[in-house]
Amino acid sequence: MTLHPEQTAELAARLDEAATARTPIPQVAAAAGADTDDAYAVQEALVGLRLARGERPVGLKMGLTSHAKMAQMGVSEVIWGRLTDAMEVPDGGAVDTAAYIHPRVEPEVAFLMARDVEPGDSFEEAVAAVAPALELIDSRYADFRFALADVIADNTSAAAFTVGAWQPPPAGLADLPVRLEIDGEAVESGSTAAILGDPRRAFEEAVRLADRHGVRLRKGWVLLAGAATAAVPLRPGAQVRAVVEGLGAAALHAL
Ligand code: 0L1
Ligand code: MG
Repeated sequence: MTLHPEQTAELAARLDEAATARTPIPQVAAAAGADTDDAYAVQEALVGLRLARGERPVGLKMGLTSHAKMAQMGVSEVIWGRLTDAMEVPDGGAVDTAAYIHPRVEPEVAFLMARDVEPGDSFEEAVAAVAPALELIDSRYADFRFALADVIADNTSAAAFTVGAWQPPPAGLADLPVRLEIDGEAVESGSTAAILGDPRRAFEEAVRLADRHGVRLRKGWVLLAGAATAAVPLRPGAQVRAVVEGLGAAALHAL
């Protein structure tokens, strides 16, 4: 690690201010010389500011889970971020685009934890239920541009999420067709295979990578496994659905 604690706190405060003022900032973490561990420390401090305002931790999310996104960023590992209750939008609920800088939506798969998860726990032991999901990402950086340390520090662009109906984990999750629909039209299509080849691998990576920073998935928490297609900009008035064949759909609409 190269950042001093004061620098960590300052970067977290700048990112928090960008989010609350809906004003993008230049990439700050990589420019300050932050390495990956520094970036996760900034992320912890950033989410800590939200928790200090009364939000509750409700889960984790995985990012850069497609090989295409990893190659684009020049990285070989996925990244993870933290979810709070204030980010959760009920299935079919509304999100106010004015509350974000340049929001995008992407279709995902969500897992519900059956228990506090220990490293080495299997997917079958740890995961009580699976659901289709939508993630709303909103980089706090200008033009949605960042280096790896920047996006980790920025809580991996986490902004909001919606989970559809939970159901028992099906036998296979590795190659389910996925559609992102806007106003009833499919605007992106793909497969759950885009999530590390099988979304269950995202669970394994979440447990392994978060444990490096002393974070464990807790009973009742949600894990967003990653995007099955590219993200698309969220426009006011859009009716959005993530459809995962065999799992159902998650929906939100934009104000
Ligand atoms: O959830 C994601 O995969 C996003 C991770 C951060 C990269 C981005 O904002 O596109
Ligand atoms: Mg995502």
